[in-house]
Amino acid sequence: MSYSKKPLIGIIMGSSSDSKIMHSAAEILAEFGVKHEDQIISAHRTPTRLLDYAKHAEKSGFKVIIAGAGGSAHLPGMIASHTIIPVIGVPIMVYNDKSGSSDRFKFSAFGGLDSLLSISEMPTGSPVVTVGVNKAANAGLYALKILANEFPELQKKLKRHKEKQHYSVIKESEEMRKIGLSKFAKKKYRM
Ligand code: RP5
Repeated sequence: MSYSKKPLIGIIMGSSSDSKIMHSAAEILAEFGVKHEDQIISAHRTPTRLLDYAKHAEKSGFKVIIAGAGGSAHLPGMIASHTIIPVIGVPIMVYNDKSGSSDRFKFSAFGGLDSLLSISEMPTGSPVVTVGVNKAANAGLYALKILANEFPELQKKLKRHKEKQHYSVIKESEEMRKIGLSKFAKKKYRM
C-alpha cells in the first residue's frame, strides 16, 4: 500500500471559518506527499453527518483523523466516540466573521482555552490526542509520525525534516553571532 495514492488521513473541521487555521495541516501533509480528504462536519449543525463521517472514515481506511473545532469544540471527541481510528484534535481560537464590524465579539471569550479543554479533557474511554491552540501543523506532523510506523519512507522523510530544523537554527545562530543581536533582530523583524 502507498501513502500517496489514496487518502489515509481525514481532515475535518466544524466550520468553513476553521479552514483559516486547518490549512496548515494540509500543507505539511502535502510537503510529505501524503494524501488526505478534507471535509466540514459540524457536530451541532450536522449531527447525523458526524456519525456518517465516522463510518465513511473507517470504510475509506483512514489511519488518522485530524479534527479541528472552536468554542465548545465537541467535534473531535464525538468523532472519537464513534470510531477506533486515532483522532488528533486541534483547538481553534474562534474568529467569527459573522459578528459584524466590532472586534469585541470576533474572538471566543476564552481565547481558545475553551476548545483546548473541551478536546483534551475527554472522559476516560474516548481519548483525543490534542495539540496546542491553532497548532494545525503539529497535528499534521503527529499524523505523519503515526503513519511512519507503517511506511519506512515516511520515517526517512521525517528524519530529514528534523535535520533541516536543526540546520536552520544553526544557520540563524551563526548569522546572529556574526552581525550581533541588535542588527539580527532589526534585519529579521524589520524593527
Ligand atoms: C465551532 O464553532 C466551529 O468549529 C468554529 O470554530 C466555531 C464557529 O463556527 P461558525 O460560527 O463559523 O459556524 O463549531
